[in-house]
Amino acid sequence: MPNENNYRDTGASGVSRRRFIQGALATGALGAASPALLAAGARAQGAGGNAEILTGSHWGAFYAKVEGGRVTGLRPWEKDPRPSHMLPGVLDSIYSPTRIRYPMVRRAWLEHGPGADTAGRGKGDFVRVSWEKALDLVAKELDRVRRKHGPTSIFAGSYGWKSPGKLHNCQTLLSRALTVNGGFVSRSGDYSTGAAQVILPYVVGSIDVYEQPTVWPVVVEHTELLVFWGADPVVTNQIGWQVPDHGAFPAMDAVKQKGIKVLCIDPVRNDTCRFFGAEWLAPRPQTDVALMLGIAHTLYTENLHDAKFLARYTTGFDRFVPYLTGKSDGVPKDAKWASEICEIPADTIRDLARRFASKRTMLAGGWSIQRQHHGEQAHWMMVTLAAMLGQIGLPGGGYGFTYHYANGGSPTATGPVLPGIVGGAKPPPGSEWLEAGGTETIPVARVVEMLENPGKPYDHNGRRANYPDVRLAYWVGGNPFMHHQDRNRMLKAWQKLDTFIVHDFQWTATARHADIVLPCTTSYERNDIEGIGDYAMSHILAMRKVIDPVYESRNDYDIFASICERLGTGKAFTEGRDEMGWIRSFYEAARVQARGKRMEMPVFDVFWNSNKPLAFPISEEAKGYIRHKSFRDDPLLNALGTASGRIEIYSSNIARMKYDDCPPHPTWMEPIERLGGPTTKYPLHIVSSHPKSRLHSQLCGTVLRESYAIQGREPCLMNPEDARRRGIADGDLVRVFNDRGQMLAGVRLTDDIRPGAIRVCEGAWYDPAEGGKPGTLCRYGDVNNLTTGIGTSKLAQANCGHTAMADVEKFKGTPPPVEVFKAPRGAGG
Ligand SMILES: Nc1nc2c(c(=O)[nH]1)N[C@H]1C(S)=C(S)[C@@H](COP(=O)(O)OP(=O)(O)OC[C@H]3O[C@@H](n4cnc5c(=O)[nH]c(N)nc54)[C@H](O)[C@@H]3O)O[C@H]1N2
Ligand SMILES: Nc1nc2c(c(=O)[nH]1)N[C@H]1C(S)=C(S)[C@@H](COP(=O)(O)OP(=O)(O)OC[C@H]3O[C@@H](n4cnc5c(=O)[nH]c(N)nc54)[C@H](O)[C@@H]3O)O[C@H]1N2
Ligand SMILES: [Mo]
Repeated sequence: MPNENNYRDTGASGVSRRRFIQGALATGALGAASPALLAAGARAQGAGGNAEILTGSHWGAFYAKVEGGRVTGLRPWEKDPRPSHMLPGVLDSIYSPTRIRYPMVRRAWLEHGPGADTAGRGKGDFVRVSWEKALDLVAKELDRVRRKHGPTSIFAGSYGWKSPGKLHNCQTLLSRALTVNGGFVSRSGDYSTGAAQVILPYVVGSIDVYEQPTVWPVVVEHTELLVFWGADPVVTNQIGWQVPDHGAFPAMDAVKQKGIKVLCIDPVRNDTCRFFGAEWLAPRPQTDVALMLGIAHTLYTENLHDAKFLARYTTGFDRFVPYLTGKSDGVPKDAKWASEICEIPADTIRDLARRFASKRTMLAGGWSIQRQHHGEQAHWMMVTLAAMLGQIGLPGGGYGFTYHYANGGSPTATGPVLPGIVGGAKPPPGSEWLEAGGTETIPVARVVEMLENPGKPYDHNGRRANYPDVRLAYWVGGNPFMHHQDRNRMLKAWQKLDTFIVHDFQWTATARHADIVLPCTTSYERNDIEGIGDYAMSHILAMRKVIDPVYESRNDYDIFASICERLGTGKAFTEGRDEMGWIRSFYEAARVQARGKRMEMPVFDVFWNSNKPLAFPISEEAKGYIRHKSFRDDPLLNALGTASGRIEIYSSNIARMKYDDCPPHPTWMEPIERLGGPTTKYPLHIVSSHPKSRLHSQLCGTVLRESYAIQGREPCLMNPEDARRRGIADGDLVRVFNDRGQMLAGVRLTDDIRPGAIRVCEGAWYDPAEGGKPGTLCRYGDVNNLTTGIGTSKLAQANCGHTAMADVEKFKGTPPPVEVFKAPRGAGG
């Protein structure tokens, strides 16, 4: 029973995609349970007065202290087991100097109309306009473009980490506004798991990357060897798509306390590795498939693989073996072969195979390993490895792909599902997760190729389609001038647009490259409702308005309602409801569901005024959930959703596509560039991990930066050996460069990164020395100046943020000042 509203609803169409927790939600027969509404009558007041008001964010639930109409402090919700250290940054973001204060229009666009001086985007020459004027301009331009070029000339596939909240879900609101006005181009997939989520349905019958893994209590009890493979859960579990429960943290404490053996396979000795005092293996980046093949080869040749499991639960192993042994291509994928590619000694690889087979082993795979050229292969091969070990469906064994994300593995409570605002026409049930609404859809990371190649054909997941001819792009709740790869190529492609419209509350690089910028509120300036725990689903949280909108900001909802009003579709957009009307309706729908589960929720007003989250019980069954156990128990009755009903190590469906870059069984393929690669030009691989003290680019403009910036720039981890050869010392300012771009960064020397690799986290704000000029130096350190924009393969067409080679030199001369943390000229900042 998929749980639609808790899928990660990144579809700009409002299409929800997160399918998980099948086991836990199916545990209907709980008996009458009363959700514990904690003592009501807290000190909450409406916005404006002095109060402590409960609300929530991607970083957790908290009470905001309000004095004289201003937020003066944040106190974590008392039930949060590990509040994020980023909360002070959340507070700072509300009043940040980078806050967008007023509606702004780029001067050339305002004076000369759509398409004027598009190379001038990013120069920061904005003119303040009134809301009336701004809304008129947007409505008129949407109307003009649609009439002249049709709905497929409007791209509104806005991707990104908009704030939580079931109503103020700006991307769904955008798609709702454009759906009632005739359609638009949307996108499928996301930047997080773009490759894995397309291949895994062929392999295990579901996307798996967002599903509940075997829960932590089972891991703590049964796992003997816990392998974090390209995963850093101590860092990345701080956040949630909804409001995080942080349940992974006490679980990881328990793993550590019990002394369970932990192994980290990662070019960086990351926070997780250090937290557990774990064994660290540092392969060359982008070579994990080779390493896995080397392990698989040892398993096979030493007869350590579980032939019975493979025979009963999988298909295609016989087609994979000739590749593994080299019978089909003359190259045995043995430990020695793997070792030459990944630089882990052959003996260690053989030893890994023996240890994995002799212990109850959990392969906890992160997602970096698929955000790479041919990234589809990584998770396919990891499932294959787990299948050879034969522990899938056993307590504490097999694989899990969400231990590092949004506290996956937290047992799921038996509460109702909160519905939310929808984008327009609802997709047919069961088919939601990879489809997208709108008139046309492109794979999310192909946005630049789309702009470069209107009308040209492209392949995607067995389908051939043509790129639409887009004239207008509309972005809300995302920062493509951070998240997309190959910034300079993007910059040029963006010049093709007549018009680029953005809502945000801060002057991101994206807003700086827009023609029309509309200031929206933060979550703390509006009322909403959300669940706590993407996987735990432990509470329903009232996200109460804390303060009045800052400067002239308005809710995305109200902005779209006003635009629709101007286009004659206001009523279709609002359905006659206001903010509290919607929130109440979501709560009431949940209440009806709860009653079906024999749980009584309080009436809305009691819940809303209590200033406390509403808790739901967790069943014993949920605490014992084991991924794929039902399949293991009865593979016929509980067949997987693949063509064969089994785990597919060979896929006939993929074979039929005949893609040269995605063969029908897991395969090692050289990425376009890599450390030690046969044709690679630059010497250093750039690892662009997710940042510890930001959510991507969010909070980069806050006080938190002081805790990590080096000479005011984004830090670059570097091994002392690589630094010595280049005459670089700890704390130096460096220029990182390749043929795609260049940027400044501040160096931190450490043995925690392997030689040949450097690390600059994604999410640093793009700060061009010469705005709008392709190839210009980024003064702060946006790593996507250097990454490649190619797709993973024709199958998924996902982003390859982790495919990037570059070089580093000490920066000479006077460093240019960083400007991006101030508002642009004339923006009232
Ligand atoms: N090289 C490299 N690149 C990467 C990655 C990598 O590993 N390496 N990771 C990729 C991944 S996994 C992801 S998910 C992406 C993340 O990319 P994004 O999700 O685009 O990054 P964020 O910085 O979270 O941007 C969210 C924006 O939404 C705005 N926002 C928040 N709430 C609201 C709201 O209510 N209304 C409006 N209008 N705006 C709002 C925020 O202010 C912020 O500017 O980056 C990708 N890019
Ligand atoms: N604090 C914080 N938490 C976050 C986010 C954030 O921005 N900040 N973003 C959230 C989002 S949207 C997502 S998608 C997830 C991302 O979750 P992931 O994609 O798993 O995170 P990454 O940081 O990209 O990579 C995890 C680890 O993989 C390692 N790694 C990189 N390349 C390789 C490789 O080639 N081989 C191996 N073996 N290891 C490699 C990195 O060093 C890092 O330690 O995190 C989520 N959590
Ligand atoms: Mo992501």
